[in-house]
Amino acid sequence: MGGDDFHKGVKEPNAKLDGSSLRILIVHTRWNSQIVDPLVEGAMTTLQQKYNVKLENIHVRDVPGAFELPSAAQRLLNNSSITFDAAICIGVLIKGSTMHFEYIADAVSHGIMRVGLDTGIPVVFGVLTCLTDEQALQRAGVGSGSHNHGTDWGSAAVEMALLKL
Ligand code: DLZ
Repeated sequence: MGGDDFHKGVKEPNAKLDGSSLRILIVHTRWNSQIVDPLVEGAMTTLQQKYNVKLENIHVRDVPGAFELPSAAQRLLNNSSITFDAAICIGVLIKGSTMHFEYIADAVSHGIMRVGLDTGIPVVFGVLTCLTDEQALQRAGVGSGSHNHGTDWGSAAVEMALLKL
């Protein structure tokens, strides 16, 4: 491990994935929108440009904060006239000086996992849990040498939507 050829992050899947028939739900927070908006943009660009997901098949809804993501995703997946193939929950939690971060991060990560298992629809965990604003900006692709994790979440949604034996 390590060295010049060490590839950090997710390796490309072997198969070429075609997302042209997929319907994807994106639920994102308005908290930390300066960081969340580029992440949503990164996910949407990847869905369309890399996997040919049609813009009209990407449905985007926003909620106040990360704590609202699991319940909103569950309601939208269960009560929509659209049958979604995957969802992506996007938010950013930045650690403050109280225990708030720990409680919300724990609740949201478990909540998002539960929505995926309960609905049977893959729900991608697109929530950054960062110690500083700088860390969050780096992971949203803002600034030189940074990487937009939203692009990985778009890929994960397509791969999971198409997962079969
Ligand atoms: C209250 C709160 C705090 C302190 N920090 C964040 C945060 O960093 N990121 C985020 O998405 N939301 C935060 N919130 C709001 C909560 O997620 C939630 O919206 C409120 O507690 C209302 O339920």
